[in-house]
Amino acid sequence: METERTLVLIKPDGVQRGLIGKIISRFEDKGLKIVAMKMLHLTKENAEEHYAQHKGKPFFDSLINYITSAPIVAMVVEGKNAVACIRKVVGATNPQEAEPGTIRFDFAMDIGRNIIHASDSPDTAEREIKLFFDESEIFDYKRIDEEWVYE
Ligand code: D4T
Repeated sequence: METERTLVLIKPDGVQRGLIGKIISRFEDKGLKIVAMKMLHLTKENAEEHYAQHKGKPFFDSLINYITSAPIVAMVVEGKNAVACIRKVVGATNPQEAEPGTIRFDFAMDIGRNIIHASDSPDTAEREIKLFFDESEIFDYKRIDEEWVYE
């Protein structure tokens, strides 16, 4: 089994709209395991580092304002092929293009308010997890239902 870890952020709109529980439930219901979690309020510097690849794009400033506008919830989620699996659970970046049943289709309307972030590749996940968590904040434990989730 290819066990992977990925970074998920519940963005300010997800927190403000009271969707933390519902979003976490989607991952837990699927059989994915939360191995780290915290609430934090990103500084401009943190946000610019996280979104460094978008510096210079027209939406960059509004993206930084949005992501720093209120607290977020950061978590590390683990499971078989977790990176691709979670991108599917999350849906397309633009909620207008996301499939029904995905988090972004079911809970969001606008690309600039798309409520959640998930790493887009295993390499990105490794880089992003390090931005948000020390190794000592990530837990290695067995969930009691693992033998019923995985063959
Ligand atoms: P994040 O990183 O927020 O999970 O989104 P994605 O990985 O799905 O998408 P992304 O990096 O391409 O975009 C980052 C972030 O910028 C916002 N955005 C993006 C925007 O407001 N307008 C745009 O035209 C694009 C492309 C939404 C997500």
